[in-house]
Amino acid sequence: MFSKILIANRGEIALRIIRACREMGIKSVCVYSEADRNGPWLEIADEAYCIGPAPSAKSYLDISRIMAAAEIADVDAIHPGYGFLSENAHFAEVCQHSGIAFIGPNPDAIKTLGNKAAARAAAVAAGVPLLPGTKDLVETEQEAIEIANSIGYPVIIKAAAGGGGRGMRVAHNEIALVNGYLQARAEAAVAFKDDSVYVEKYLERPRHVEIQMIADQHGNYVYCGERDCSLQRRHQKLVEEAPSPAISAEMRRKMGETALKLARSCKYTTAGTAEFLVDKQGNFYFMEVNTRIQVEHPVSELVTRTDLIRAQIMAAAGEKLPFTQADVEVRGHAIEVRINAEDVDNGFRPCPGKITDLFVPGGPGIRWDSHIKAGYSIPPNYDSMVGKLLVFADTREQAIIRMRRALSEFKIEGIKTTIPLHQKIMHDANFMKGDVDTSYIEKVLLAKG
Ligand code: MV4
Repeated sequence: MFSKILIANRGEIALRIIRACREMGIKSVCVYSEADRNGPWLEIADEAYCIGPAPSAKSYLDISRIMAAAEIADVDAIHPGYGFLSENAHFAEVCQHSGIAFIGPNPDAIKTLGNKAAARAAAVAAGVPLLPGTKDLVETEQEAIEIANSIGYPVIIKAAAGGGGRGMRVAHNEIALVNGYLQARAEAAVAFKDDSVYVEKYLERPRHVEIQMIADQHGNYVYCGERDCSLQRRHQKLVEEAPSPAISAEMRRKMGETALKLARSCKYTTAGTAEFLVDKQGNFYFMEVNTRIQVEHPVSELVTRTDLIRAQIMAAAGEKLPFTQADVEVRGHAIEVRINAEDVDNGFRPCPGKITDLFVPGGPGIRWDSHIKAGYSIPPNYDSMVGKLLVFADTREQAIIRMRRALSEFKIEGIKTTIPLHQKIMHDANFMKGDVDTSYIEKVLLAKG
């Protein structure tokens, strides 16, 4: 097992990894930017090194600065968390060449699954269900038109290098298709320096359901149920839950086995997530694989009673997974709400600043994954998420009641947060019925006022 891990991240996920390390008897080393010098997680880590100024490009994204700290601290492994360098194949390669384990999949799996067109091809080869669409990249407007005519409108044009909803255009007719095709290519060229795109049938008002996967280097592959992340705004998830109100035990098994089929075909190891869209009839279609631990992993931990960060570290160290598929049973219901320092009434504008007072809910079935404390100033340079509030109960109904209770106890003074919106969601009749899709927040909940 590793004796020391460097955490190439900040905030709540850095703290989550520190906690796993401590329970495993592994020393934790944080790297931080000048903007984070007062980060409360740094006091809990065993060591901390400042690696540069506030902008991520000169600190959390600067591979040479991180590797210098890794050398000085003499670590065995690097955990990238989520965001930043977590899905950067080059970084994984640099770690490999430096003799430091990258706590994530091998660089080739990151490369294949990180390119949406390549991931689509891998899914086709593995026999994973997809929406009708192109086998290869679409090189001309004429080709796009021919494909759209053969699969029927509406269609979606997606950047191969995109992901998380960037570089996409929906088209309901030929004129929109040609415009969308050119726009998607131009946007992708700027955003990703790669203008390749592909075309797929567009599924309207889908649910977003993702399968948590974990694999070791001994050929053990396990899925830890699904998460429903349909409540999003502009591709930013707000609420996640497990199990999905739309998924039966039979469908869970089918989706889980499908996800693992793809993972096996890529020789995938450590933690990963296969994203699917689910239609009203209960058909599921593969979208993409996230080759990192995700923000919402704790909802899966709660319903499967696993420690995914621990399992991820064990897998990266070459150990066997601490559980098998037979051990993983989905029980109870978990909900997570993301508490962001944002002004919901003003377009979710980030509201960094000083937390003047803080009272955190507790009691039965509550988990609070956060790095904040009273007196802490949230720097303006990074993500606005200040913590994740999770509840766990026997049923979905009880979990919603528990979340309302927990939110009512919460006191975060000095900044605006998404707590009032979450209270609204927890009292929403459609959410209570489990009847929401990926357009619900924008089209219904925010519009209703
Ligand atoms: C789609 C789609 C409908 N049809 N693909 C957005 C993020 C990326 N993971 C895939 N995305 C979508 N792809 C087809 N063929 C709708 C979306 C989508 C979406 C997906 C999940 C969660 C929220 C979303 C919001 C808008 C669009």
